[in-house]
Amino acid sequence: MKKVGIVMGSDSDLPIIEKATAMLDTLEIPYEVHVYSAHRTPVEARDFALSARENGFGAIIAAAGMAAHLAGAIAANTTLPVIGIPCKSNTLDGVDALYSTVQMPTGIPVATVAINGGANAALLCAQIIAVEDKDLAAKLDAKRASDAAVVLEKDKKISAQFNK
Ligand code: RP5
Repeated sequence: MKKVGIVMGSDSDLPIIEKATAMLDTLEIPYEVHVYSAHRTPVEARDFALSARENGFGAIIAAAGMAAHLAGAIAANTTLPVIGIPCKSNTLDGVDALYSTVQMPTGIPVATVAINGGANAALLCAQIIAVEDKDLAAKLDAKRASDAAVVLEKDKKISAQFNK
């Protein structure tokens, strides 16, 4: 199975990345995690992206906060799908990173998930890899079904409380 590459701009982004790794663990998808910054270690970030396809990755998650150009910088150096996670920082509630990540100019796309959306970033990578992997697609179907069952159980409780 193809691996997911996970890059964060700083180890201060780790709590958001851990939501992604937890989801990938659940789905038994292999991954590699790195701290590479688009501005502090631009050479390492570029080299990771340039070699990602030959190193067996199928999709890349890039998480960064503030003027978050990491996902775009990674995407500039690979044609693998890049999922950007805008990370919330102390000042602008993550809207700075959201705009920086989502507003990619034409030609270099970054699929951007919600602010701090680590779990959805992992799920989107899983769905990309599952295009060519029937077993993984079945796991994703099973997860959707079990998530739906949880909601319907909650509906049962709320209905019993209010709908008499
Ligand atoms: C970004 O700046 C990082 O992705 C992080 O979200 C933010 C702050 O980084 P640190 O100052 O905590 O290293 O590059």
